Amino acid sequence: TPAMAQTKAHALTDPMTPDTVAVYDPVRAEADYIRREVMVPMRDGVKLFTVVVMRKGTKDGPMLLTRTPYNAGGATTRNRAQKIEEILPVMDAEFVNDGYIRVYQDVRGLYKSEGDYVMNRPLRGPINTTRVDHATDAYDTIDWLVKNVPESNGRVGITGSSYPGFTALMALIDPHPALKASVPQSPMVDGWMGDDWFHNGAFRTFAFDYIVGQTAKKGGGRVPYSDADQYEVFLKAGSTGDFVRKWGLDDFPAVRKFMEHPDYDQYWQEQALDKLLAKRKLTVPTMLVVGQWDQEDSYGAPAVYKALEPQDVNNDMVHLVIGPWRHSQVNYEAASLGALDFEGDTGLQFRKTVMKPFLDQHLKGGPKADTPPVMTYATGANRWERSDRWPVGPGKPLYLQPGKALAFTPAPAAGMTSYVSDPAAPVPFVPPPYNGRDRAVWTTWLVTDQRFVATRPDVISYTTEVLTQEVHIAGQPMVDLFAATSGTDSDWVVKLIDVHPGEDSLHPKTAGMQLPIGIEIFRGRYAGSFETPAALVPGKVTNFKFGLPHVNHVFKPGHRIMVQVQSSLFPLYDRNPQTFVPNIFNAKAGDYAAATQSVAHGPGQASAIWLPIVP
Ligand code: PG9
Repeated sequence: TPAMAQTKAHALTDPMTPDTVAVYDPVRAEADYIRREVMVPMRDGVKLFTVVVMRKGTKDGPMLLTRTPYNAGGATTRNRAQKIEEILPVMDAEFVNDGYIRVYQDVRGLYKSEGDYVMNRPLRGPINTTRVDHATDAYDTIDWLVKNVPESNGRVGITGSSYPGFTALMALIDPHPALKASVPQSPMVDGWMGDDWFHNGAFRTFAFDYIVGQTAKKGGGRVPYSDADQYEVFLKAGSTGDFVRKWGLDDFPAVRKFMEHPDYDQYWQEQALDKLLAKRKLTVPTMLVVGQWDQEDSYGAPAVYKALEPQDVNNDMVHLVIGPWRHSQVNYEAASLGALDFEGDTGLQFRKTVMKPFLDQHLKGGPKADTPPVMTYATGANRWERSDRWPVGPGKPLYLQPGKALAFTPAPAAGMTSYVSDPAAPVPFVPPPYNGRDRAVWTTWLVTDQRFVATRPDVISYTTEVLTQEVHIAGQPMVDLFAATSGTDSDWVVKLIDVHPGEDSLHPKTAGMQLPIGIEIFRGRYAGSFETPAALVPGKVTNFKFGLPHVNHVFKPGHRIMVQVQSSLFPLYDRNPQTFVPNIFNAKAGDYAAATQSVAHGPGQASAIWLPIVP
């Protein structure tokens, strides 16, 4: 019988034979791929776990490398399957089906790699006196790959999003000659200015779950408070330092480093990759990618583009792509985000028609790709646009006016609009109850309808008349706020919003919506210096200048533009006590005080938001 035939090669199995087997290889003979696990030696002797994957029969294949803290083994066994597109992340299909060799590596100290993990590992220099960093690890890895992967053509590209975007940028510092192209996506570039950890000095509390999940060798996962409502959890805890001590998070060096460096000191400056790269000559063609609604790393990609562009004399070495995406959505299905629908899968469109031809040119010696210097998705109008520069539009001020009006003409007379900001009741950043561990909430808060706060007394909603012509912006809207507080420290949160018409039966999901186009925070104590904070003088009008995320957006006729101003965005950002203290992490209960906030308008103190209007 067939059953007997199957066991023919084996002797009869004794009922007491132990049932465990040493190894079962899930890659069967029929698999259409080769998957090789190797330990790649670095210059200090540490070996890094690396997985090399390719279709069977691959010859002269370019190698596409990703250096990750998120488990190289897991990334290359997405499904236990016999098809290469099934085992690799979705974004890899177009590449491996066209002769690419995909390489994933665990960064040092995580998963199966040897060595120590340092979450924000600085470059060799004043604060890293070892022989190694992510730049040398990338170099040594590439050197090994070109000598030890016989199926390759000796050319390497590097890509990845977020942390792997950061390591893709690091490979550009003293790059290996075989590195021919880099595509850093949402790279973390400056963890204090505007990427993961702080924005203009305001601390982002989501760091704690990330650190516990990533750096606890045992007992890792989430901080063990309940999911019920993190607004309440953080509010009840007191200061962020109180929260840290309550949950034993001061045992984590990564947490202590944040608490010891609340200001933009040498620790942060020595890691600001845009500034470090600007001091070097870029020799590797690079395509920087970011999402317009990137909730984690909106700062890095445009900052590196801006820093490197002056040396790109032929406008063909450094490219910028901004898609209508949440963080890392470029690598997933991207036909929609929250209530917004786009024209087709914009992630796939980008990977197929822009990223792959760019890499083919540099890694396969393919034809010169038609790669635009800048490609951005015009949200609101739902179309890709190419341009030879960024920003496209020069700035034009849209003035905050008395009576909560907003107009391209300045207010005729000086005046103030005031509200009371109370740290005991901070403005929520999403409708409570807030559970940031719910992916659907965390990935879409930047496109959350703002009507839930628009009428709070501590939120001023400045609004234009209904637009009769479209307003198209492409670049970075800049906040130019003149404001005073009755306290001695203060946060300023500014949102640029597209108010959709209430009656829109063709688009019921967005009818009446207050869609944020950009949201940003500025910690007032840094108005004079990021390095040395100073108390604000109660009642004195100060000019606060900061950028919103880079966008390409069309405000359509029939819509209105809104600017909301408020003084907290909680618990995304820790609370400012509104009393100046040396280190906000360690504020005491008595430091938290309500303050009257006043936004100025009119001559000499014309609060405005400068919009990069496309001519
Ligand atoms: N935003 C995440 C991160 C980047 C860099 C450092 C730490 C965290 C990420 O998604 O990888």
